[in-house]
Amino acid sequence: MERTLIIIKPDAVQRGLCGDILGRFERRGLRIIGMKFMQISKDLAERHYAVHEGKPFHAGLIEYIISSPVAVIALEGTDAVAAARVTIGATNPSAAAAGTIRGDLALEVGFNLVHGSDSVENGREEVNRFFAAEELQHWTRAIDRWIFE
Ligand code: IDP
Ligand code: MG
Repeated sequence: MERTLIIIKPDAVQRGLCGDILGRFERRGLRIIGMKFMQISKDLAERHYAVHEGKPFHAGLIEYIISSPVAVIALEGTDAVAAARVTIGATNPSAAAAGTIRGDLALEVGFNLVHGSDSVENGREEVNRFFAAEELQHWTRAIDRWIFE
């Protein structure tokens, strides 16, 4: 089954939105397989956002993501990557649809609350970057048979 990495970013943690954001993914039907509250190191931030190196917002992005603890969640499910991205909404919250996390709760691209992996391959890689194998649970929920066909 597909995996995706969700980061509840510093602004969401500071604003007390962890529960609301996590609840949206849970209600969507995605299964939590890993979860922790952590401070991202500069080194880990650089690796996670390596694809944005050289862009004008890169330095600010690194400062932002290490500026406070974050909640990191590994999710599993049918089309987990695309489903989570739809639930998150467009990168710039001012353009994000109502009903999405960013469309409901944010206004600016530099404070867009949440990260979600953008491809199946990156989902797998990012989960492995943030979680050791023993931090991930292989389990079946009682409700899985009512969510996964
Ligand atoms: P995504 O989070 O929707 O996948 P990306 O394009 O991968 O968006 O950008 C990663 C993160 O970098 C964004 O979520 C946002 O925090 C930040 N970012 C992207 N573009 C800008 C910008 O133009 N100004 C400030 N921050 C930006
Ligand atoms: Mg991205």
